[in-house]
Amino acid sequence: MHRALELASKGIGRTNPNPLVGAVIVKDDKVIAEGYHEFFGGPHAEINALRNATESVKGATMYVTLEPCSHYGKTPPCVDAIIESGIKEVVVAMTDPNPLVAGRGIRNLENNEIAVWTGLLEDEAKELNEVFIKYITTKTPYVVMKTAMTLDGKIACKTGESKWISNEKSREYVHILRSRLTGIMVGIGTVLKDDPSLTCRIGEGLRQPRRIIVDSTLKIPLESKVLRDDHAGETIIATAEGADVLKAEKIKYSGAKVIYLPSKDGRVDLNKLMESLGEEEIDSILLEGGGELNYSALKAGIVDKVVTFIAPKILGGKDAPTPVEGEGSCSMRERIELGKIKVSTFGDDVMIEGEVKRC
Ligand code: AOF
Ligand code: ZN
Repeated sequence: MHRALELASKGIGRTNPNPLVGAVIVKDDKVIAEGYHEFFGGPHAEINALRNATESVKGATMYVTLEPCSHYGKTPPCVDAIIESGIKEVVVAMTDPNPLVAGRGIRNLENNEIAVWTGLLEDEAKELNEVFIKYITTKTPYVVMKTAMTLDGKIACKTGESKWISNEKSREYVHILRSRLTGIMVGIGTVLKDDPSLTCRIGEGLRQPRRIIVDSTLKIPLESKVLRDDHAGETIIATAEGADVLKAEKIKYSGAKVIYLPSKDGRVDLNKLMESLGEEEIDSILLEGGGELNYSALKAGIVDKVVTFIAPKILGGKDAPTPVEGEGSCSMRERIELGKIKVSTFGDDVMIEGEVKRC
């Protein structure tokens, strides 16, 4: 199963919004086949493994990271192929949260005299497919909020200068994150201040994230990089109902999409935005702030994971911007808490990540 998980992870950034799945077939204590889901719309992991078998799979055991599917989707059910192949035992890491499958795959195998064992390395499998689990069950994207700050909690100097807070290794890892997640989201404040291009700049031929700008009153300058760069991912401007229609037409003329959403206190309703982005098949988002949007996103309950880089630098200044601003909490009871904490280092920078606890 460890090997099956390793195979599954080879599909990272290529299978969204479908899951990462790996499969290994073992006979007489020997691996006779391996396969994984390589790209969206391609054959499922189980089918690739069956096709790659170096000898007959009759009587063999399949280790697969996700319950085999039982439905007709873009491809026929994997359980049918497994039953037909003569495999006698299937070991599954996690059941499929897809309501179209949800246990039917396992029952189907068992009804055909195939022994099924479930739960081997289940936590690892769930972690690998955190995006898929959220998206297939809620139809809204998995949101990762990423920030980079100094040891004293600033994301820039009081003048706004911010190049660079985190080191090169940390920034390179952020580009890996951008290639793994389908969308990247910032607030209009960040566009006005930094004019970012929001592209993924590692390696050749990598998928570019779709760029989402939250801009309630359509303040975005038409010459912004996100509206001009043709080689990057699609740009979506999320604005509030009632925003300037003429400006919206000009933005659309540049090739970007404009989505109108209900607003709360003049600001785009972020929960509604997540529903709309889910309909656009955006299964995951890297939220790169700034402080106002980060606070609103945390308060709206749309953030699933927080990734924070802490650089051993000190800037000081009560007016220097911080990762999460907005109105702020009045008491500790209002805090947002993280769990499943992981700490790693990138050179001298420390990265802390954790899942937002839902109370
Ligand atoms: C995958 N790859 O290796 C496995 C999947 O749209 P379809 O027909 O490709 O089906 C997607 C569903 O199939 C997916 O939501 C999951 O429930 C199941 N298993 N999907 O893309 C795979 N094993
Ligand atoms: Zn399948």
